[in-house]
Amino acid sequence: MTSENSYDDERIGRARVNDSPELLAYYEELAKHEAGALWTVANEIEPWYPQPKSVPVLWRYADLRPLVRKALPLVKADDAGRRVVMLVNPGRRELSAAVGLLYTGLQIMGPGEAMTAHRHQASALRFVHEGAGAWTVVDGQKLKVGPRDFAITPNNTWHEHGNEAEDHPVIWQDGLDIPLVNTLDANFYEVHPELYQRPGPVTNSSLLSYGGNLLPYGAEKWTRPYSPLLGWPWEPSYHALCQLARATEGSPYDGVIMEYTNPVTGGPVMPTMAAHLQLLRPGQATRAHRHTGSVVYTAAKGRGVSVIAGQRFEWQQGDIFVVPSWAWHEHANLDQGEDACLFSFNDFPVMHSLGLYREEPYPDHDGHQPTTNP
Ligand code: 1HN
Repeated sequence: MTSENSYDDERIGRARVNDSPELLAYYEELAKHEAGALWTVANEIEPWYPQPKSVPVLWRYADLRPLVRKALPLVKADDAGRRVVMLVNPGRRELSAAVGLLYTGLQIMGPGEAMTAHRHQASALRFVHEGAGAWTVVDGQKLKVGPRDFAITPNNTWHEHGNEAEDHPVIWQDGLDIPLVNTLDANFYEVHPELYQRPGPVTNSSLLSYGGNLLPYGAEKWTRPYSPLLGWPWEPSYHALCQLARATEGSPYDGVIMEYTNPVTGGPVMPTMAAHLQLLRPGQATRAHRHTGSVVYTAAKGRGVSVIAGQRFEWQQGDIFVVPSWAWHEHANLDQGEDACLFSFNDFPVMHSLGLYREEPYPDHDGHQPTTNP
């Protein structure tokens, strides 16, 4: 290995200036002019390799679910705007991020509830954890979503949502690039002038138009930077994964993995965030790799274990865990009879479009990391 294990700044070519009374006085003088000496921070701002503040974390759905349900009688959706329990990475609490510059949270909507419409520069996505009956209206299109369905609310689209079930709440997971957009100082937020949109006459129209493998004639005229298809129901998505599993071995690092795509471009669903669904065969254990870009995983089916930066995290359906940028990670299905599926979203489109994407396999001969916890 190269610089990885020798993070020493004593070597030639790295900053190694010792403080002296003259230098300290000089730094103070610079600070008075809103200036500073680069060599005092050079090693920190030019690390040998990514040094994320975010740490690997797993949130158990069994722990979060009662807490999310507790919020239902405690706050009115109207007062809260959105009734969400957000997941906060202990390594960087100030950003409201689950990992890197990605936000995630669990939103609960009571029977018959409807939230008001707004739009923002940040992009959002949803993965439904439980409860039939949720709907969302995105730029005037009503879309219905059920358990394990995936849906998007692209940047700057008007959106509102609710739960039309009469007797049970819906809990879905929101994923947003809020920390990224705020870090770039590029966020805008508007409340819909009429508070609620008037949905067009056809429910699920994006699914009816773009959800069938063939493109409507003239679809190439779609020039917005996000997918015109807004929803990916669980059944056909899982079916696609099972079909691919029949045709190929899959990736040594991810098992059988597919990306939810913009059907017009074949690219990611939104300009800043991509989403994937992957299948681990019964008993399968993948090899470790690492890449730039942060990932939020949600166990969509079955149970397994992921080793992230040497830490072992066991998961089952509904659990959420995160892999920080450049952290070694590998996954295994702990069941010998059933497949296991992971839904995930990430900021890879940002990494790719800025030329920052890098990936490498774990160098050890068997491809697995040593673990530090049982
Ligand atoms: C938002 O607009 C929603 O529309 C959910 O449901 C969570 C978190 C941060 C900023 C905006 C929603 C959000 C959010």
